[in-house]
Amino acid sequence: MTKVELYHNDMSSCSQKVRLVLEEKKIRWTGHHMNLRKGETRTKTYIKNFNKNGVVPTLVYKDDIIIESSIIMEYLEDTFPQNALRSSNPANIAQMRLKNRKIDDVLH
Ligand SMILES: N[C@@H](CCC(=O)N[C@@H](CS)C(=O)NCC(=O)O)C(=O)O
Repeated sequence: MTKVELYHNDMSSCSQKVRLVLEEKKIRWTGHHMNLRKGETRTKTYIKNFNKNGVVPTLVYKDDIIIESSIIMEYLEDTFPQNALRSSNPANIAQMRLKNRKIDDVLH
């Protein structure tokens, strides 16, 4: 079975968002812990191959390399339907996206 791989950091709230979705959906994953203080997300290799912004999280599954925590969360929901976390109601989905946008644009 193809592995889900997550480039992340234990203190990163963006990584935590993704880890919570992986846990709730019972998706098995392999972690690559990135030391932010040592600049491990700023290497040429990581920026070129995984995350052009030089940050965590980055999710790799099959040929897909997905960045941006809120987008990764929705990618996981679309790719792994078990233990659904997203409402089927379009208005509720819109509210969820507004909340995620606030976290991304304002809080973070
Ligand atoms: N909008 C991005 C933000 C990612 C981000 O800023 N990640 C931080 C940790 S929470 C990071 O990797 N910082 C490393 C650095 O700036 O060197 C997302 O939601 O994924």
